[in-house]
Amino acid sequence: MQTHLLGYPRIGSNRELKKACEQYWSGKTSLQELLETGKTIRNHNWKLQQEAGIDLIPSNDFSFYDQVLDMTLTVGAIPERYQDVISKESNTELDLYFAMARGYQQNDLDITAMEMTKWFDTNYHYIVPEFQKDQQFKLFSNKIINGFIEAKEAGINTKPVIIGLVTYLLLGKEKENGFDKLDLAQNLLPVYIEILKELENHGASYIQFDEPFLALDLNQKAKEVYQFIYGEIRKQFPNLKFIAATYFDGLKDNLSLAAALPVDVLHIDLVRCPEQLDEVLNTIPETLSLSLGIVDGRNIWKNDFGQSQAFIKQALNALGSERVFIAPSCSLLHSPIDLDLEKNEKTLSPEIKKWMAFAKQKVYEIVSLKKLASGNTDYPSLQQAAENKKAIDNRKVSELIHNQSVKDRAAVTTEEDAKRNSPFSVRKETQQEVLQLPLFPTTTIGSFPQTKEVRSWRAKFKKGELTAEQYDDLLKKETERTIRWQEEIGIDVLVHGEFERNDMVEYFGEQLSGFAFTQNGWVQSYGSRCVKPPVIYGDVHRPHPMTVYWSEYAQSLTKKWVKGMLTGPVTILQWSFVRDDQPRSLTCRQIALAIRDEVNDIEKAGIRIIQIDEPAIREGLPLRKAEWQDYLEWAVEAFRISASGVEDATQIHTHMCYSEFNDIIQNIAAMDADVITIECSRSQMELLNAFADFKYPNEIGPGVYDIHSPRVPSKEEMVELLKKAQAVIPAQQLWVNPDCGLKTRHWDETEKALIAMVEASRELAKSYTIEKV
Ligand code: 39S
Ligand code: ZN
Repeated sequence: MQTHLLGYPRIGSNRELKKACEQYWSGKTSLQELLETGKTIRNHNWKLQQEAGIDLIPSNDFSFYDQVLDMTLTVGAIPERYQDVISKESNTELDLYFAMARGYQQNDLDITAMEMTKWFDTNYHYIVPEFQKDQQFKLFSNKIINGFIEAKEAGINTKPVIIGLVTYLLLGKEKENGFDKLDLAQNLLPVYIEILKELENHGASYIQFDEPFLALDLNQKAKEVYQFIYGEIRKQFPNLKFIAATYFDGLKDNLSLAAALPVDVLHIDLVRCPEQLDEVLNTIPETLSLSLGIVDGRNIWKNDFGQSQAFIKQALNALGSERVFIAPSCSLLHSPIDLDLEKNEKTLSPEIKKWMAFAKQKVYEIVSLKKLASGNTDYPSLQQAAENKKAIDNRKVSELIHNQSVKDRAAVTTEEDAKRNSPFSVRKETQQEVLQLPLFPTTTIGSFPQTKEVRSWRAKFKKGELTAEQYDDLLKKETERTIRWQEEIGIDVLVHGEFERNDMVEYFGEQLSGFAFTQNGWVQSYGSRCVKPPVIYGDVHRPHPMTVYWSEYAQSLTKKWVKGMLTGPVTILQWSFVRDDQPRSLTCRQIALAIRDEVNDIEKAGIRIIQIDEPAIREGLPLRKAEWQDYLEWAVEAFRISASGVEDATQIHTHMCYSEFNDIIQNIAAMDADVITIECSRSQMELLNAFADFKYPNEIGPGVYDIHSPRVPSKEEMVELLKKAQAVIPAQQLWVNPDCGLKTRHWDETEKALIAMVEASRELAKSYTIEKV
């Protein structure tokens, strides 16, 4: 029996990589220093696993930005527009790499970044490979080989982790018509072979190919490409040992395909799909070993050793110890790093902390599981087993978790609670009477720039260097300034700016019962950006109003409407670590009821427009289409529960980003928000077609400029986009707003862009009235 990891977090236990990258980008440190930080983190991670006793330690799980972008650079799939970055003598490989990730605005060049999208159903974002019809590949970067050599010099023969060829192609996007990305497999194969030759020459014995697509719906062609590619690789390398790693779902209908691939080890995710074990054991041929993904790589709960031992025993009985591997379910990239760093007992009580394990703790769990299963039990692992049992048993019965009144309330929630009083057509008239908004009303998505200053006030307040009163005062001044400025430039529906919030999910988690939160539980979201997901451990309710204070304050400053701003139940669920002792749907309903209480209180405080953000509703979709309907039903219902406690005259907005809307437009309509704002500008309003084709009945604010870039759009561009929108959506239904919140932007670009946006709306309104006359 052997232990291994699919990957370990690479940001460093105190976000060293984030800090080093941002310093390098701002020109404050040298390339040498950045490279040094990377090397230190890699060596630290290898040593940690070696000391714990992991048998197969991964390399190439490190990345300065994203592992998919690493692969793109490795195989030389560099889009044409970066040619000028390559030709500039002083640019290094890493400069090219960061230009692809973040865009390049220097030396009179203005080159856009590559697109970014969600990694399966996680909150991690990868950089999307771009493919041309005649795409050529060549070995461009030696990162994989260099990493292997570096580890070897540190005394470790690692298992290089490589994104499998088929998965790599499926992650990419065809940039022109007339071909299928899978057609590129033949072209790409020689580069993979070259990499494997080098690794073999340097003494590698195990290679891990990540093939998560084997656990997703595949068409016939993809299946054939899988067979072909792995057949070719096997022919060339009879002696290398290949691990095909699947995760995030079960093999299901792809089991016979996966079991027949000529690889040596198949890794399966037994956390997401425990029920697949029986069938997998019955199906795999004698030549194939099985890697059991039993420790949850996507959550922070301690492993249930009792249950895992049962899985291991079953596999040992069927296969024998030579053919069994044990591992976390997926890469630990999605776990925070070290629970030992959590010292604040107020926000994470010792009782709850005992139920949890972060990446480092999970490494030790894997090692203990092997020792226990082999009967080779030393004192520490026996002790760990006893502690594990105590924690698992305690968590099942702890009073912290259960709140009968919350359970009762969720149980009696009915369809009626998920319905507004009147249909949209009636509400629209009532709302117009009260709100008196102009044609093409302007608004923003909610947040204004979270400057270094604002963040530093919060840091000082947390350290006790500012009193609550001083902190509150500073936030009030910033809020007032923002309200005044929006009035001045003529925005119709104002927002307070959200300066009091650290993050749109963490902020709510900190105030809801049933949530714990960490000081240092950072997880990479994209590049150097991290999030600190709160932990839902018990029944959720809202002990006190959460946002009323700031909304009420902002509304008191102005005669214009101020929008109340909330994060929706599905997004809070999706971006938190969720309890695994009840269905997600039930936890989501509890959150929905808590948000409903908040919505109702904001209304009582005199706010007539309330936005409930649901940017994560689409990424929460199950990976297999067969399971979509069930999810969409409870997710849409949860949103409606949160939104339906208000009067007809109160206008409910929602916001979504990163979404393909075509395949779920019906469900978006079923959410029945009075207004939806969506990200649209990067697709030049193409996303709107889904709404137009469906004849989406409620109001829509298609984003008129991309907030992910510092670029300031002109009024004319935005008028053009709005005219495109107006061509497919009736004018009375249209709002004017940016793509997304403005928290990552600076004030100077925000000011210029919003002034131009208001002018664009006015110009459109004028030309529309003239046409009518
Ligand atoms: N998921 C979540 N949860 N939230 C989101 O907004 C998104 N948006 C999408 C999808 N998923 C999401 C992803 N986009 C950041 C920005 C956009 C993202 C994701 C993350 C981001 O900026 N993250 C910040 C970062 O990595 C951290 C934000 C945060 O929690 O830098 N900030 C804290 C705060 O404002 C403080 C964090 C901090 O580093 O209070 N404080 C310093 C420290 O502790 C001190 C700062 C100082 O002294 O000035 O060392
Ligand atoms: Zn957004």
